[in-house]
Amino acid sequence: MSPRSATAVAHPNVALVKYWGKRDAARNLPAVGSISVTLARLSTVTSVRFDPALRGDELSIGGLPDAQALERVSKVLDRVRASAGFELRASVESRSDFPIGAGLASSASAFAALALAATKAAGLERSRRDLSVLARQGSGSAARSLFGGFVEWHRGERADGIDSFAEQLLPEEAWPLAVLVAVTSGAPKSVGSSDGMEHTRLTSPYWPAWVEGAPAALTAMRDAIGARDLVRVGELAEHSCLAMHAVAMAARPGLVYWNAATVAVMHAVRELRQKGVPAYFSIDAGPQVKVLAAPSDAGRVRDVLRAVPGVERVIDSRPGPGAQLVDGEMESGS
Ligand code: 2P0
Repeated sequence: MSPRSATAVAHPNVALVKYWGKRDAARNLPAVGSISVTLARLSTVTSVRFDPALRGDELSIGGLPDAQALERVSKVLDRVRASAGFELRASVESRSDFPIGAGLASSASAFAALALAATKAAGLERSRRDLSVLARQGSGSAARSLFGGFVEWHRGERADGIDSFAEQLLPEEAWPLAVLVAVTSGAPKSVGSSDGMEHTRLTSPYWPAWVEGAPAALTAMRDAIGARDLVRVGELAEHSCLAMHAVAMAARPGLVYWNAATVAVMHAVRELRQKGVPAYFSIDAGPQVKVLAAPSDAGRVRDVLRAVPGVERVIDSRPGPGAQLVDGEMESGS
C-alpha cells in the first residue's frame, strides 16, 4: 500500500460562553455546553501521512518533534484507523502562525485540522458533525473549529458522547464583527486547560454554581447571536469569561491566568465603553485578551489596546471559516 496523505487548515475560536470542566475526562465530554466564534486570519495547517514505512505515529509542531502532544494525536488517529480498518501509522506535521499553548486556542485549530486531514487521508467521508465528535476527543474546543462563524458545542447527555457535537448557529458572513486580539505574552501557560479544568472541578467551591448557570447562559447567548445584538452578546461574553475565571480562581490553589497587562486591557475596554464605544473583552486560559467590537470602531479600539503597557501586539480578526482541506477538494466551511 502506498502512503496516503492530506492537509487541512483550521482556525482557532474564542468562546463567548466558556467550556470549563469535564463530565467524563476519558471521553473528553464537557460538563457544560459552549458557544464560540471562529476566528479568521489565525491559522493552523496540519498534514497527515499514513505510511506503511512507519513503525509508530510521529508528530512535529512548528518543525519540532513533540512527544507530549503525540498521545492525544494518536488517540484521534486510532479512531480513524478503526473506522478505516487499517493499522498504518502516521506522520503528522502541524504549524500555527500564532503563539501556541498561550491561551489562543491553538489546540482547537490543530485538532480540527487533524480530524479533517486524517479522515481524508484515510479515504473516509464524514459529516462535519461527526468530524466535530472526532476532533473533540483530541481537544474539546476543537469540536467548534470545524465550523465557521458562530458555533455551539453541545454538552450532550449520553455516556458514549455521540450527542456531544458542534453545530453552526450563524455563518461567518452573516454578522460582521471585529475581534481584536491583544497579545500580552507569547510564553506558554503554566497550567494547561485540561489540568486546570480538572483541578477546578475537584477543588473549587463555586463549581456547582458554574455548572448550574450554563444552560441559561447558553440560551441567552443563542438569542443574542440570533438577533446580532453586539451589546447583549458582549455583556454575556464578559460575564461568562469572568465567571469561568472566578470558578478557577476559587480552586485550591487558585488558578490565575492573567498578567498585569491582561487586567489593564480589561479596564481599558470598560473605559472605552464609558465613552460610548461598545467593546467587550473575553479571556481564555492564558493572558491574551480578545475584544469584540463593531467593525466601524475597530480602528479606535485597536489604538487603545496598542497603547496599554504590556500589550506586545494586536491582531485584527473577525468571524472566519471552518476547517478546510487545502490539497485539492475544498469543502464548505459549514
Ligand atoms: C473554551 N477553553 O471554551 C475554554 C475557555 C479555555 C478557556 O476550551 O482539555 O484545549 O483539550 O478539552 O479545548 C481550552 O481547553 O481543553 C478551552 P481540552 P481545550 O474555549
